[in-house]
Amino acid sequence: MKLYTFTAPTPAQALKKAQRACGEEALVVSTKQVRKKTLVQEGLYEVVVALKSAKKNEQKTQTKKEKKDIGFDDEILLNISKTARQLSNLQSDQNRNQNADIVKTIKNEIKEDEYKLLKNDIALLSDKIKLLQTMLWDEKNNSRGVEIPPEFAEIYDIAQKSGINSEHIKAILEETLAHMPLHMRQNSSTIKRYFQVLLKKLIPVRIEKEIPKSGQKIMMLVGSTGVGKTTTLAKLAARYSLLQYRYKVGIITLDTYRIGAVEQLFQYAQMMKLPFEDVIDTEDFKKALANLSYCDLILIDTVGSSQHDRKKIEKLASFLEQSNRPIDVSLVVSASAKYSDLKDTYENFSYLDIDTLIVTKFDETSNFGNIFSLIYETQKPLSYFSTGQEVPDDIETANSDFLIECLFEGFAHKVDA
Ligand SMILES: Nc1nc2c(ncn2[C@@H]2O[C@H](COP(=O)(O)OP(=O)(O)O)[C@@H](O)[C@H]2O)c(=O)[nH]1
Ligand SMILES: [Mg+2]
Repeated sequence: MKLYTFTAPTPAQALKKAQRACGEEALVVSTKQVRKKTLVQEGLYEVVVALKSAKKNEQKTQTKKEKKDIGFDDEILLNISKTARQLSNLQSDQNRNQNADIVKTIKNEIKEDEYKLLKNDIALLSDKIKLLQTMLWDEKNNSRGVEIPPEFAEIYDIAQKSGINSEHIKAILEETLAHMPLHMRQNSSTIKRYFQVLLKKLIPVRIEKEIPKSGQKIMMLVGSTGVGKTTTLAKLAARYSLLQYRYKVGIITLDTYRIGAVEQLFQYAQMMKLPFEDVIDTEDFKKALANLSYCDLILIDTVGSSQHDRKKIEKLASFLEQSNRPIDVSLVVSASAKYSDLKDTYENFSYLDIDTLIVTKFDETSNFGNIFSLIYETQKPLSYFSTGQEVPDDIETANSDFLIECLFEGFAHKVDA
């Protein structure tokens, strides 16, 4: 007996080849898949047939020994044509299943391919956007004269829109870049939070303290015309005498140039039943302080002057000097003023030795960077915020959280919250 091997893309085709070559009585020894069918390559099946006669067409009878040698006997050898028929039936079933499987695979592969292409496209696009952002950012960096990484873009925008002076932004960002841990730089919300905390830390605040029992506190409010000195003073008088504390409070006004101004404060004093003194010169001032010596707190209102009105500021200085008393001077500034004006005002009034800053008109602006910059530059602590026209309600003790939240979200957001 001789063995012959035939290969073809399907078992049926392989058998047909065998049939053609070896004739009907050849016996099938084995059929097996040599290679799986793929999208790019046909499958390969191998059929081994045995011929009893010597040649394919001249095969001889095989001896029992030969049969044993090749490890099979007649019972397991099937007639080739029968096998071919069975196989071709099987094959058509298999084909159907295989076709369905191939269609499924192709569909999945197309889906997968589309998905991969889409993913690639998106990755390419976002790379391009990043590149563009970086290019724009680098261009801006050149004009800014400071190297700011693109992940700081949002925070830089917020700081700039809020009106923080650009030199201050530059200095703070450089400081941030030098100290911020690298792992925190990965997302913009962490950067934002870090920056927010840093700004808060840069704002000095003077905590409101109780007045010692045996002591007396004298506060003078100075500042430009119309910033809200008189209104704030009335609010403080109510806070210290009726609302937050029960101190004996007295009021002095140095703003006697305008009858209306005296009248305005006198009305408040009357309503709150507080002693009230109006003063023209330094002698009067000393007398007024002596008259109010029994008070725990004396609040002094001053004439509004333009920051350029040096004479008025010098006159205020002489009141302070000649009183021979420690007087706490609060510079009242409006949050709605420009940074350059605020700085100008501070420089002129600093002749008086400013102790603290009171910021008014929080409700009239949405940009608080100017106020931040004033404090950053002068390092004068904040003491109160005026948040509206209502006496006595619209006043807050200053706190850096409040100011920085207003800087990031606006005052309106705080009121709505
Ligand atoms: N919207 C708003 N107006 C205020 C605030 N504080 C004062 N004002 C108003 O600003 C104007 C001038 O206030 P006034 O106290 O007379 O300023 P002064 O000249 O510095 O004494 C008044 O109409 C006040 O009602 C504030 O916090 N918000
Ligand atoms: Mg006034």
